[in-house]
Amino acid sequence: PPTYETLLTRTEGPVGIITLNRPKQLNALNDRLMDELGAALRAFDADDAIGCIILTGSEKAFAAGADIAAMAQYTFSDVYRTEYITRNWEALRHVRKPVIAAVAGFALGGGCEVAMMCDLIIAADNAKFGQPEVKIGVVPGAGGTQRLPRAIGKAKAMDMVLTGRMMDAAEAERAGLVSRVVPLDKLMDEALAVALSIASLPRLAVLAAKEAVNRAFEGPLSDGLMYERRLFHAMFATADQKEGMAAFLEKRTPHFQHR
Ligand code: CO8
Repeated sequence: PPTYETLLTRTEGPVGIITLNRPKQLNALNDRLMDELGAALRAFDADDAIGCIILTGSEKAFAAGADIAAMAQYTFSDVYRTEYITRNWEALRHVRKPVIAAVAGFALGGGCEVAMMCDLIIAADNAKFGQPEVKIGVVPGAGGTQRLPRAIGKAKAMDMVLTGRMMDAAEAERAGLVSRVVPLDKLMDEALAVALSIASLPRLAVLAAKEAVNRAFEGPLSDGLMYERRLFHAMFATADQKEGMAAFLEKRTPHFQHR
């Protein structure tokens, strides 16, 4: 397996696990890390043995944002010319398998944005989310002003983006930003259980389900409904649809081939 400077990767059966690993900087996101994250995601996405991916950090920080030390001296022309930092932040958007963010500690700025690019967020009870960019003279740059209102509504999103305050795990769950909150020492067990259950399901149906839900965030409802219906129809071309429905009717366990 490839080795990376800023992250660790491993597998647990059909689950690929990526751990952000710049502990001294609280996993601050720099170009190197985002390049490596893209490579690790693409590798798991392309691996037929993997059915779900977990992205996590440390107990103290999922990621405390873009690397301020790297950014501080940049000029407008530096960041505009190089499309900083979105140049290599888009990898997550192109991953077709489900990605679970397992978040403990700080998920701030770009860290919160990366978590929101994942398909679902499972938070430890010590998680803290925020978009503090305004406090350092910028605004969120990797989707914070767009995905946060879609996730938690305008009122809460404005509160977060305009004040830069942090939201704890309980508030994040009430607001709908995270799917589940669990005690810190259970975070990886819970994320792994969810990932294993997803990985055991018919792969094509899982890919299509992710695509369809993502469609809900783009374009008008009528297009989304049509897109969903066509994907539903398309599933009838798969072997796993035949097997899944036959097994149900025969009251037996299905044997999926992910075909
Ligand atoms: N960048 C660089 N280094 C960081 C960052 C960061 N974002 N966050 C923490 N660190 C470093 C600290 O500098 C410190 O280093 P050192 O030990 O060398 O002094 C080390 O990590 C530990 O941090 P603290 O001592 O500050 O730890 P505390 O527990 O006291 O505080 C906090 C933790 C509250 C998380 C605090 O570190 C903090 O406020 N960090 C900055 C949070 C922040 O502002 N994040 C937003 C950054 S801007 C951003 O993400 C923009 C994204 C836009 C994407 C653009 C796409 C186009």
